[in-house]
Amino acid sequence: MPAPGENLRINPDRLWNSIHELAEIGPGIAGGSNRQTLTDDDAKGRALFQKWCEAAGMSMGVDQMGTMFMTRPGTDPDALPVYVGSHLDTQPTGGRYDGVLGVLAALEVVRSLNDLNIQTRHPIVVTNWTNEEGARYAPAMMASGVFAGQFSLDYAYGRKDSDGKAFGDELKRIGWVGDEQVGARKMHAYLEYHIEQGPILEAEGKQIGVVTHGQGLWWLEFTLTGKEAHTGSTPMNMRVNAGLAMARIMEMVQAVAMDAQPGAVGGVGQVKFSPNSRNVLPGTVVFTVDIRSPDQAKLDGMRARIEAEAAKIAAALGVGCAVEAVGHFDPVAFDPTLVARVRKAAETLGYSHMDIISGAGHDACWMNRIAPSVMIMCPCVDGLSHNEAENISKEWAGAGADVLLHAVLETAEIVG
Ligand code: HGY
Ligand code: MN
Ligand code: MN
Repeated sequence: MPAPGENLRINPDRLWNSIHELAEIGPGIAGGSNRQTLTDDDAKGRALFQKWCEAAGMSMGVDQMGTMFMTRPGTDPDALPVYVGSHLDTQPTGGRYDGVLGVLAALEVVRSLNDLNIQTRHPIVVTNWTNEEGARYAPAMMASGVFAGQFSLDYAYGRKDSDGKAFGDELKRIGWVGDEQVGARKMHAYLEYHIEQGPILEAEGKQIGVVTHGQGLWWLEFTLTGKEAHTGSTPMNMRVNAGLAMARIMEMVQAVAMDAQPGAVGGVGQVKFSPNSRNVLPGTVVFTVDIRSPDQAKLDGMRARIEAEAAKIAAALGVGCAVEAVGHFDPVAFDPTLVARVRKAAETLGYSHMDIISGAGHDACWMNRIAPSVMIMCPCVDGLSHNEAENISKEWAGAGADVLLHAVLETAEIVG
């Protein structure tokens, strides 16, 4: 089987232009993106992506979670496809590149194969997973999780956003309920290209991250029950203060994560006070603790300690405390053969590279449970992501897409 030569490259200008054309749909307020899952902007972005893929000769399949599968046929109809994808949904104050780079780089791989008239034995399927971010609907990596058998379709359809709108209803409203059974598709392999979302590659001066592992994650949703009371006339010794309990728990989460160094993180990104009135002590406080580590024992140890200490903190203040895991996956080790293929592609292309562990969660983390999977990363400026100022260079974007092209060709097998 012929191997891709070092001159085989994608078209970085076309990739860059597509990224920024898509960014015009669901723009943020500070130059980034706000294209949250199942919104009208998500629907518009999907339609543009579909148009581009069909113009590149691909045919579309959609499953019951709305995930888009765009197929470029291979020469062997019996060969399982090579899936290459990521996500087009964004955080409410997201960047232009998180997820989008991987989906559009996969499209660019197909566009480049078309330009070069290269055929592969295995079909190639460019994939846009629904609701990777988990911002509007928890958990994150939801559609890929249903596909990998981690969540039922009913569970996913029943998840509600902060306005009480159910996932299934919103998916139907935007017209993206597909007819394919989720998870029925079988994969030869899965590859995902993504910005690092951390500072390591830029600090080390490396163009390519060869992702060997992904850290595991728990999202622990705490519901603290205090007593609504006047913030002015209620004496301090008569308060049942759920807000104070939350503050002490957040401080404890920080301490637990610091005790677990190196290689652990913990924090809180979302808090909801009720009734959320300036002069009413909260009756209910709901917040999600996000803890992560590549080390399974550390990850589970942090969870156990946080839950035990949170119960004590709440009890000492007379505050009710309930906790529900609303997101979880264990640390991931990607497929060694594919990892070696990514590393070899970077070497063939002359790009500086290093092995790296993914700090963020990705759809590849679920795909890795059902098919050989791997990720490729590019640096991002100051390691910043989930921020509208998220930024990468066109050169970084193109280098990773070149590596993706070569890794996909080695996996899908060039014919002729
Ligand atoms: O939470 C994550 O790591 C991903 O950005 N959804
Ligand atoms: Mn992402
Ligand atoms: Mn993200």
